[in-house]
Amino acid sequence: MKKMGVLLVSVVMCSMMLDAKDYVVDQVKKTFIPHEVTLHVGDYIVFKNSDPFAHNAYTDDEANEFDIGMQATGEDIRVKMKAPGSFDVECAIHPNMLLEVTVK
Ligand SMILES: [Cu+2]
Repeated sequence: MKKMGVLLVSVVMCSMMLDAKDYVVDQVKKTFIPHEVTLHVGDYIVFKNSDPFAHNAYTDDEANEFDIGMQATGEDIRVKMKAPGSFDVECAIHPNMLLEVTVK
């Protein structure tokens, strides 16, 4: 019976990991595309940079804080969502860039 329990836990954990999804957010002409994204805890935002210059996406949100630093053209950076909530992502280089994130 113990083995069944271990197996069950393994299966549940595997299915949880398989459920984690990637949500691509590109940066084009100093704009996040899309400019809003809704996802779940454990999912990833995959930041792309299609501009011919660097970006630096970050958020000050306490629960999901991140700062991906200088992101070069063509570079992909994955950020895992850690906690539920709504917050803004901005670019440290281009203050007009705004991405609205909702984590459920
Ligand atoms: Cu930027």
